[in-house]
Amino acid sequence: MKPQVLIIAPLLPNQMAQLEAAYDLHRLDKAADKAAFLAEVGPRIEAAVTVGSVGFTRAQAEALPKCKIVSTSSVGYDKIDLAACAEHGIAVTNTPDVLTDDVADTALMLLLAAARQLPQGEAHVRSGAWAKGPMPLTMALKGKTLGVVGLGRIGQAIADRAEAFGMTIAYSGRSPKDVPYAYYPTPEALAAEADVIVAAAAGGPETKGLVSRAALEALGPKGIFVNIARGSVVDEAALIELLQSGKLGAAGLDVFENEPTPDPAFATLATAVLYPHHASGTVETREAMSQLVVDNLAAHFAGQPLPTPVPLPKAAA
Ligand code: 8YV
Repeated sequence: MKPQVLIIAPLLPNQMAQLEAAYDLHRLDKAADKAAFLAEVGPRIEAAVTVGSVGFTRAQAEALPKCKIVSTSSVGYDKIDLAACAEHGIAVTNTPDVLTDDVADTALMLLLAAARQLPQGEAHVRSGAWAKGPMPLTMALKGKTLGVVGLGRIGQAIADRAEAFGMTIAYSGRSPKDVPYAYYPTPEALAAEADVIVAAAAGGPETKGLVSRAALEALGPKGIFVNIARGSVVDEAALIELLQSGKLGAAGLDVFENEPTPDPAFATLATAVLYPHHASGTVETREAMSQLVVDNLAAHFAGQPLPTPVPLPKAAA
């Protein structure tokens, strides 16, 4: 009998075909009554597949007594209940590194679009307003300071790109790193010295509201905020208010609270460049993420070391 695998959220077709060949799949994602479906198949499930926007809950861990691994097609695992996984002996894997470049590219895309006012420029051409004169001058990146909130793999890739645009790099985080950039202990202190800050920290309870109203105010009316992390990382109400009042210059946002129906105020903000949580959304990268999920499951069932395990908290005694 093939291993029994629960699909909480699907992978790309190529990888789903690999899973169908190797395992008996149970499609929770397609079940009309998910609770009834879990009650029926849950006792025999040995592994689960999900994505970052869906995650894995404590209730699911409790409904899958034989499950030993959850593999997510995402680098972020803020919607996976790691404590529940630790308590139930469930390993967790994610998909780091394969998406770093696309996410960093997206941060620079959003920064350039916000600084050079790409949406406004496109409207200037499409509307015919150009015939009446040029659009307003915009902001150059060269010579400006980019503050990275969370200098992890993605944050470092963003810094590398920004340096190529002639920007000076600074950063904030839990502790200083061995890097040639100025360190600030808080986003507020960083924002006071930066022209742009990019949120690149992991999502989750410990970074909720990390980029505060004070940090956004410190950026100021010419400052730009870019977020490719999670909507939870920034005080979103403050972000909207400061953009509306002009006390923050502009924003480039890939992530929001309440995805996929973010606060409708964002649609009214001419100084916000908006992207639908699509920083890793290329064929190449999503294929690589999906394949890493397949590879993690294959390693698990072969009794081999997991390629990309997520560190779990110590299970409560
Ligand atoms: C995922 C992401 O595509 O990797 C992450 O953490 O946010 C994206 O790359 C998204 O989470 C899928 O739901």
